[in-house]
Amino acid sequence: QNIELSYADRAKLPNVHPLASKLLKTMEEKQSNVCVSADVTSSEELLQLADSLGPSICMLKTHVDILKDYTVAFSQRLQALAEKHNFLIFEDRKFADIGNTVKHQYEGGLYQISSWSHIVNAHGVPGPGVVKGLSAVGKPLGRGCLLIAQMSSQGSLATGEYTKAVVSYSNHSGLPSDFVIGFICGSKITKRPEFIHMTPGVQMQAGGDGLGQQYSTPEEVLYNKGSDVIIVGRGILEAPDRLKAVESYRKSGWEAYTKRLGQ
Ligand code: S5P
Repeated sequence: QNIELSYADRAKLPNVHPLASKLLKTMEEKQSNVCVSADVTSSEELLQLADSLGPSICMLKTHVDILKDYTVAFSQRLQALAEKHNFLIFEDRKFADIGNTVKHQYEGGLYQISSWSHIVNAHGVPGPGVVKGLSAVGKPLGRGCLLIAQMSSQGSLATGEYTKAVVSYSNHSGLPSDFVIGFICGSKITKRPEFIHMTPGVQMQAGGDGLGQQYSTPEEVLYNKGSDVIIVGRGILEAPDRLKAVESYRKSGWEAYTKRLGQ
C-alpha cells in the first residue's frame, strides 16, 4: 500500500521541477485540481473566461490556433490574468515532429508559444528527440512539458507498450526530468510523485460527444484512476452558468482528491 502524498507534500519533494512545485502549491492553496480547456474562437471571450473563471482553476488550457483574432497583445493580457488569478497557462499544441522542427514551432511562427505559455505538450511518436528539441527552447525559460502518454478518444493508439515508452522519455537519467513535468493520461501511469498526471475527457456524466471523445467523471478520474488534474472543456463552456459549473467541478474534484488522501 502506497502512502498518498498531498499536493502540498509533493510540492516540497527535492527533485520536483519548480513549475510542477508551483502548480502543486497553487492547487493546494486554491483547493482546485481543475484545468479549464478554454476552447473558444474569440480572444475577447477567452480573456473574459480567464478573468471570470481564474479564481476557481489551477490552470487554463488554450488552443491558440483556433482563435480567429490572435495578437501579441492577447498573449500579454492572458499572462497578466494568469498572474492576477494565480493559474498556469498550458498551450495544448501537441507537438509531434522531429526535434529541430518542434524547436521552431515552439519558439517562432505567429504564436511564439514559448514566450507566454508555461506548459506545452508533445506526442511521443517521433521518439525522444521531440523532447530534446522542445527542451532546448523551454528549459532556459523555466517552462515545462507534458507528454501525451494516453488519449481520451475512442480507438486511441496510445496504449500499452507505447504508453510505457512515452513514460520512459521523461526519466532517462533515472531522475525526474528538468523539462518534462508530467503526462496527459487517463490514469496514474508512474509512481513518481514528482510528476503531474492530467486527464482530459471529463464531465459530470460519463458518455461521449459523437466525434470520438469519451467522458469520465471527476470522481472516477481523481479517486479511482489516481490522476491529479482534470481538464474540462465543454462541461464548463456549454453550461448555462460557466462560473457555477467551474465551481461544481472544483468541488467534486477536491472531494475526490481528499477522499483519495483518506481524509
Ligand atoms: O487525449 C486527449 C488529450 C487532450 S489535450 N483528449 C482531449 O480531449 N484533449 C483536449 O482536451 C482536447 O483537445 C480539448 O481541448 C479538451 C477536451 O475538451 P472537452 O470539451 O471534451 O472537455
